[in-house]
Amino acid sequence: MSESDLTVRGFKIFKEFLVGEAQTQLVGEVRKIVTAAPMFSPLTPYGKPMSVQMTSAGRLGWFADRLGYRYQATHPNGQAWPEIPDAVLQVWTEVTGLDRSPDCCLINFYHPNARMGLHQDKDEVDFDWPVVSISLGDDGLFRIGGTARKDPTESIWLKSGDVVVMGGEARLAYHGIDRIRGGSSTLLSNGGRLNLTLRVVAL
Ligand code: MD6
Ligand code: FE
Repeated sequence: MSESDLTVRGFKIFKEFLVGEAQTQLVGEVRKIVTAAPMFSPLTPYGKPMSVQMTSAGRLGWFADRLGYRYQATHPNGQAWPEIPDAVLQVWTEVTGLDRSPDCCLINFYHPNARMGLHQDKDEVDFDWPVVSISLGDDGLFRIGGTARKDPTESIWLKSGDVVVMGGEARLAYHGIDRIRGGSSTLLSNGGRLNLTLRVVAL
């Protein structure tokens, strides 16, 4: 980790892990994924569309509807998800040092008025594996709490190129995105924020 990196409640935050051309390259990879597997707005179990649009790459992708949250092997259009790009796998390997590759790269897109409520990532089988997140585009205000919903929280701005590792004691911590600072980055031509989360889903 470099001098500007920090750990907040067990979340390891690598500030500007990706800079310049590396960010542009990842955006290009995301565009290819979205062309093959278009973004959609999953439904919450209450039947309301989430404000964040999503798609996935990898063996398994994340999906939600009235039946609940789960991973599935196909996009809602019935096709297999695209492969996780090598440049994305490389980030996983560099920050985790693990031999095992992730099964899923969940891609979230936030319009400037989208948000993600406080949640735990617990749809995976084994919580010993970390979750890695990569932020691209506009700044997002990331709220970090503890393993109980009522635990106190603190917030930090995630900027384009920042990488977060949620592992160990933090793996089941509540977290969410309270707001996006629209227009804070010129990386995405139409603005907004992309977040890629890499997960080992199954054994
Ligand atoms: C986001 N991130 O940054 C939402 N989950 O848009 C997450 O929900 C997340 O950043 C697990 C691990 C790291 C994360
Ligand atoms: Fe999450």
